[in-house]
Amino acid sequence: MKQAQQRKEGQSAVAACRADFPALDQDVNGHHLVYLDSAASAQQPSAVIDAMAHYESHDHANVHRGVHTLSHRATDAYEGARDTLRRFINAASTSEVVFTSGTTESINLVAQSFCRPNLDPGDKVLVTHLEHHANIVPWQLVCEQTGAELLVAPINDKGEVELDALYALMSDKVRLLAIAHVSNALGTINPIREIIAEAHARDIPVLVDGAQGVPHMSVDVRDLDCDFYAFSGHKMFGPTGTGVLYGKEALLDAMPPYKGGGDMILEVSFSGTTFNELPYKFEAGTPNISGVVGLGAAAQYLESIGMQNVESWESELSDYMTGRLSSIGDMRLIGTAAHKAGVQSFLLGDIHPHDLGTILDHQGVAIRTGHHCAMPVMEYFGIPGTARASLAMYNNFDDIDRLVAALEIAKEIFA
Ligand code: 7TS
Repeated sequence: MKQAQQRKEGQSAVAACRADFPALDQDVNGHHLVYLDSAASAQQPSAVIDAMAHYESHDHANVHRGVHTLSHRATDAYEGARDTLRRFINAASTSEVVFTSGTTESINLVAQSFCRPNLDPGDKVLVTHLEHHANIVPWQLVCEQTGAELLVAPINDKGEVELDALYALMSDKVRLLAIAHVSNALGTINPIREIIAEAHARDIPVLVDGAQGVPHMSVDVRDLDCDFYAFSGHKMFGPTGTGVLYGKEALLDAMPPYKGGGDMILEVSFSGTTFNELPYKFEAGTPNISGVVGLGAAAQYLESIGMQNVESWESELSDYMTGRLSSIGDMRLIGTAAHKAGVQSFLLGDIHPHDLGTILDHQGVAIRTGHHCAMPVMEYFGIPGTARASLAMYNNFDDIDRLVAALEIAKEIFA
């Protein structure tokens, strides 16, 4: 009883967070905005916007190089955010938290710095059929560069990775498994803890694409025991152009730099260059300082709400959304995994997803349509694209009712 009561209280605290997001409080096309496109990019709370404005208005200077007060303040803000992110994902050390421009850059970094020097012809990189293009193309590039081969583990009609087939592909030639925590197109939550253990039992390191994981559930990289975990700031209520690559220190330490420039070196001469220590070795040039300050504020904001609360609230919303959508006639849900996050792809009758998206926008309901940068998923289901509603902690039951009402209107228009 007590637990249920605590859960309810936690959930109402999450629901109340909506008021912290100024962008949600507006009318779009004459209707109050219903934002169901957080998988593409989430809105930012005032805490994030204010932290960046404060930094830009008072503390801005370049980091790691000045003797003057503002440069010290900027460095403290930037490194303070790194420690917040370390705590947020429970990394062992700030050396393991590399700031990048987002998931895409984090994955490319691993492809070029970890894989490229270690791949020989005949070696394999293993991915799954449900990956976002950001977790496919960097591996295709590095395979082309090295003569290695990309292996793809299959999915089933619910949009789940076929685990037996995945494990059967884990041969001694596989040098890395790269897998999504949560599919952006299907909503599937992969059992990555179990998958990582299976890969490690065969000495295969694992990169987790956590772009859709971190904003919706608590992520403990030490508990998962992943080797790399990549995520983006703008999907976790922070600014665009920010992200993190978590990597185990021993692995990052052994990797060559990915980009050359200022700040990633200790000493440069024309006879040779000594690289800086972790994590600076991977952060060449002046970074996105105010963005990182915002990212730190976003992680703190999520900590204040509690990821367990976020997870349990979104789980209720997600069940409600699936139930309501399935009750609409002619509805085809794409992505019906047993373990799912608050992302639902669908097709309604033979209405083109773009038309559906436009009609919904006229009613103030924002969803995404298209292939969601997961064309292999669309190919698997034999469709060019879907309409997709994606939830975040600031959504509520009313948003879902508005979505369903808007879809009913679309149906009438096309009847
Ligand atoms: N991986 C996954 C699972 C994603 O969902 C995305 C972005 C990325 C990687 C790339 O992230 P970025 O921040 O580097 O661009 N997903 C989406 C989406 O679902 N709609 O727009 C972007």
